[in-house]
Amino acid sequence: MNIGIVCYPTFGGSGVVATELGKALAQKGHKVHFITYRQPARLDFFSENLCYHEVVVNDYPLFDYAPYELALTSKLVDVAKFEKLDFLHVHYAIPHASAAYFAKQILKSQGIHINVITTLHGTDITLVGKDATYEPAVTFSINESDGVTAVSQSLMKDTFNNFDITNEIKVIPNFIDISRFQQKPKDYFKKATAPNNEKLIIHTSNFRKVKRVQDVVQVFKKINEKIDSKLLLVGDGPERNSIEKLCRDLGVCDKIMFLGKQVAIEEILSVCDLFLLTSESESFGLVALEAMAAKVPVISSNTGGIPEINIHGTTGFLSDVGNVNEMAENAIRLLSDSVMFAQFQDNAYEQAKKFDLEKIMPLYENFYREICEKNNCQETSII
Ligand code: GMT
Repeated sequence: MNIGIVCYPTFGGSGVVATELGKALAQKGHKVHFITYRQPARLDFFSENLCYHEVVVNDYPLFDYAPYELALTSKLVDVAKFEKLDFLHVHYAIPHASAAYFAKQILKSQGIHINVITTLHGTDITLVGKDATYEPAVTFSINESDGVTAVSQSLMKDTFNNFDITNEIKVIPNFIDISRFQQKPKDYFKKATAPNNEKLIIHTSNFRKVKRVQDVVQVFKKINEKIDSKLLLVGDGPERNSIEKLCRDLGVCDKIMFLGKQVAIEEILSVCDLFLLTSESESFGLVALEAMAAKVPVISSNTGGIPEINIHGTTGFLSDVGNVNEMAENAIRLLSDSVMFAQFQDNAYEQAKKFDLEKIMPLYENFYREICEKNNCQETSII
């Protein structure tokens, strides 16, 4: 098949999933075209089946805001036409689904059919999308897509609850490439960060309010009072200053390392003992799944799609959002009991294997075929 993938090229989960999916489809022989404003962070791989098309937004003094969506639409038309795409698979509804709809209509006026698949990722529904600023456009473009997927049951339900949806939504969960996480532990990194064999606790996110990273720091402070430990904070974002201030106020700065944005997250996870995810809302929690793939148990909130991956009392523990006392108690219990800890490590890994790329990617391929059959379309190359 000939597939155009549209995503945010950043470190965010939706961009990671879109890029890893595209890479895997290309390895399987499909022709994949990434269409976005910057080369995706995880597009670190060469294949004759992969292409990257940059969306350039020309500025003009009249514009306070340069119209990215229009530039994207025109690029989609251009790539779809000249590369003979069968599909546009857009990740994150805003503004990708409406740009794809517009491109589809332009192509239709020229006698060209293209299938549009929209994958909903989370904040495009739960936070930003349902805001009145975007809601009518999001509802319309979801309903007009040829196929819609959501990354968890929870997100599918949220979409039906928050929007007037007349289209079907298929749940295809996020995935990880489990082989990426089977590397030798980076002992030198462990020695440098935890020279006295302290337990290493990790959190990774984009430090937005929705992640409640301040709760991570509060939980860590309580763990650290009982267990010699260090906290690694991976990522960066708008709450960074407030998080740093809290670390200072709590007097735990010397135990916390801000590592910034990291590509080789599997290498860092390979030396960690526990992952903390305290989000207010989380459609899936890809970062928690990555931790589990590296045999790191997860202490998390019980919100959104997290309970679909982190199993309470098996792969980690779940608590109500903001219940930092219970999160810390569970973490201490787990880190203090080596037998239970080893069991949780194995359970986490077994659970992550259920979400391996090898198992999930065929679900997308089948979905593409299903849409094609429904629309009676000719694929340029059926694999
Ligand atoms: O969490 C973010 O702010 C980033 C966002 C994104 O679009 O990259 O993540 C969302 O999509 C990920 C991949 O599907 C999910 O694993 C995250 O749970 C989801 N974030 C939220 O729902 C807050």
